[in-house]
Amino acid sequence: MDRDPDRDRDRDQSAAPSAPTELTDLFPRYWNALASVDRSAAIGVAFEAVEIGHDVSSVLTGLVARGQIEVGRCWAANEWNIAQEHAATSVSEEVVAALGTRLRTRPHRGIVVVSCVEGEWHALPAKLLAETLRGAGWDVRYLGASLPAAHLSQFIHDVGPDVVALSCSIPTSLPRARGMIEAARDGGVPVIAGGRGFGSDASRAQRLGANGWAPTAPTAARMLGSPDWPRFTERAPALDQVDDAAEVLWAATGRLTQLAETELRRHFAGMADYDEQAVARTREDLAHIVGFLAAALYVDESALFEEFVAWLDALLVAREVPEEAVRIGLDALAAVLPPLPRAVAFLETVRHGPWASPVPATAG
Ligand code: B12
Repeated sequence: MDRDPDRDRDRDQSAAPSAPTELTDLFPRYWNALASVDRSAAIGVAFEAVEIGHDVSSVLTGLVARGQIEVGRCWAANEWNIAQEHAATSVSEEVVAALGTRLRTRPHRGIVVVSCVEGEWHALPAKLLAETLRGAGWDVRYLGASLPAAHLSQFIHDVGPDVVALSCSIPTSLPRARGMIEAARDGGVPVIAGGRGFGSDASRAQRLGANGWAPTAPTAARMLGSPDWPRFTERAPALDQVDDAAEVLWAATGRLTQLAETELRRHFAGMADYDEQAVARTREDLAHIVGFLAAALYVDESALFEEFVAWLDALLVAREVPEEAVRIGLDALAAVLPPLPRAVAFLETVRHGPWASPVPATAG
């Protein structure tokens, strides 16, 4: 079997030739360290994995990324509060940085700029990608969270990269992803897109004009190393927008949220007992509903909105918010939504969709 020189270089110099313990076997110990916010123990398990022969890229995926997905599950299920999530995430960030010091690969492939799209604060997925690409021989310029498109243009002009890798975790940032794709391609630089916000296949990234999409960091490394990956690109093709519904909703998010809140108060008696914090969270949820509806319209994918509503419903149920809350929230939005046919159609599909909490029986 052929040896992969990058993979060999990734290994710690003292690495054993084979990997007797699978990462899945090490994961429970890694998870305990993460959950108890034990930074040294977490780094210790990650280094142990490298020492027994796992390459850094596999450890980033098999321990760190897997751990973060579990962190997200704990938060969504209301098993952990936000502070516990933040604490565990900060340990993951330190593990990634520590693993970066174990990379032995010299850059030999070219320059890749790794950045989150504007409005995107999930920097860790981008950092995982950055270290994986570094391990694959790229000279990585990691720009972290939320970067405005104009600054990406300037950076591209100053640095002259071969690739721009854009990470987007929250679909509400997709329109700004388009601005960044345009910025990179205007400079002739091909774009690879990824992260949960781009969905589970290449279609969203393609629609927004990216040259490629990958589901995971190791796949991205393989794609960028392939002879098929373009070295230069034309400007992004024009975006095929059905109508301006997304723009209209974005511009009106604040006002629509306010109107929907007033409507919600009229129909949801329970809100009268909400304290200030609960009111603020409800307002945030309403703004999110508008934002995700706009994002779904932007990429013309009703399923994006449906998935979001199912996710929100599960999240609220885990927090013991009355079961009918999301349905009433959607009704409130429907009552104040401007007459935009596609927006109305997306909302109606979801309001009557299978996720919906059962309508409470009313007397008489
Ligand atoms: C940590 C975290 C945060 C931290 C981020 C800190 C940091 N330094 O990154 C903070 C606190 C900032 C945060 C904020 C929010 N978060 Co958050 N967060 C997470 C969490 C728990 C982990 C993220 C992570 O590191 N994932 C691990 C990586 C490995 O997974 P990944 O994203 O899929 O990335 C892999 C691939 O997609 C790919 N990839 C990623 N980027 C790229 C780029 C390219 C080019 C390529 C090719 C590949 C690629 O490679 C990665 C490695 O294989 C996730 C849960 C989860 N399941 O991910 C929630 C999650 C993403 N957050 C969520 C939410 C809702 C939010 C907030 C809206 C919460 C709020 N009410 O404020 C805000 C939004 C902030 C914003 N506008 O960006 C939801 C999103 C749900 C949805 N419907 O979209 C999630 C899924 C939580 C959940 N289980 O519900 N969050």
